[in-house]
Amino acid sequence: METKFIARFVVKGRMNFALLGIAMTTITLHDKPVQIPDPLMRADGTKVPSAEHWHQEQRLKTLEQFRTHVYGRAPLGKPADLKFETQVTPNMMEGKATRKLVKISYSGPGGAGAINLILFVPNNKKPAPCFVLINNRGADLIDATRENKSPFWPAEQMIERGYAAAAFLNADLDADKFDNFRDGVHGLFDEPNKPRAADAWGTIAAWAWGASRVMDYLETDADIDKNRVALVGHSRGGKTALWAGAEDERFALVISNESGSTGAALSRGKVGEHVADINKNFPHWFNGNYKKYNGREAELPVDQHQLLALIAPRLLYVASASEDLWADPEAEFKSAVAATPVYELFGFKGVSGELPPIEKPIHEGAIGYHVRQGKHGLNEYDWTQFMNFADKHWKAK
Ligand code: GTR
Repeated sequence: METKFIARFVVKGRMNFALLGIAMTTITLHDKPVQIPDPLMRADGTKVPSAEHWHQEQRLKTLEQFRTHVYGRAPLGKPADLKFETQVTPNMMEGKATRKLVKISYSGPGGAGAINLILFVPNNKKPAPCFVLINNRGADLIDATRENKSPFWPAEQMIERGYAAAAFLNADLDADKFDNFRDGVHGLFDEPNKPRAADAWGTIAAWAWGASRVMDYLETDADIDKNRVALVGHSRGGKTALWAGAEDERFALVISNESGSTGAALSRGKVGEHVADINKNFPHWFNGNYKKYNGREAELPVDQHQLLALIAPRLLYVASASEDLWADPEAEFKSAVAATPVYELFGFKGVSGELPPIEKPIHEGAIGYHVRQGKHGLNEYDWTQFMNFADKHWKAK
């Protein structure tokens, strides 16, 4: 990869000043050269000198750029009155698991809210590493009674393999619809009657905030290995998992399944869904500033490989599906390749080269990747790979 430090002049449209301070690197995507920001180049044109420097400076600057231009800024972290109420059922899944139904509640100036966490813990392994799913589909996919078993959340298989299985509904935090940010946690915590800031949190950031509140609970549960908590999301849930993992370093493994646009996939050079599509169809997902980049991906101060790099040096997994061209598997994989120099700075292996063959997972380094045969979805093949990757990196130690 070749790195150039350039000053870009945007003469048409919105800006007519030199946009200084973005050093670009050239990659190949869909057989074309594409320029993307070099994650390791600083605004003064010098390279990040060390892993420590990345972690203490460049990472925070990059995170700020994503808050400002893409996902928005959550107005609070852990609420002062955060409360957990747990109902325990010891013998579920033929006696192999204990079920905990945890009501995670909080309040703000706009009222009270709660996340209803469903958690199964293996009875033969405590504390257990844990997979937390952000469920952006129906509640029946995470059935707490286990009468309905879905490949979207194969909780029995996680228990068999010695993992705790946790899941929550994104709608507990905020409904997936544009309502001018009145309902959900926006309505609870945003200052009423104040004009909405262009960098205020969108719905993806609200769901990600919820994942951190789940982590607040898991940290208190002695049955959970809090240093081995994986956050998993599919599609819009995958975008959420990545943003939560970027904001909250307590997640030791972050898994994006087919998160596509404004998730794992690079925005520049991408096919399928573009920034203008996602902003038009889902105006509530991202912040006000992100709308400026409709049809103007080249002007984005960041690209999505830098979001992946914010997970470093923690474990990261990016998964694609061969027929999911809207998400763009190659743009997802090349994004992981472009995040790799940051992992290498920490002495870890990432991924390199071209899109691997279908169902030939890459699990050796700190970044895992696979492209599954078939359409957009989350199924047992994907989960098996996530658990194989976690086994490899967690159980060996
Ligand atoms: C699509 C959207 C994608 C993805 C997907 C999903 O309609 O364009 O970005 O998030 O929904 O969540 O399944």
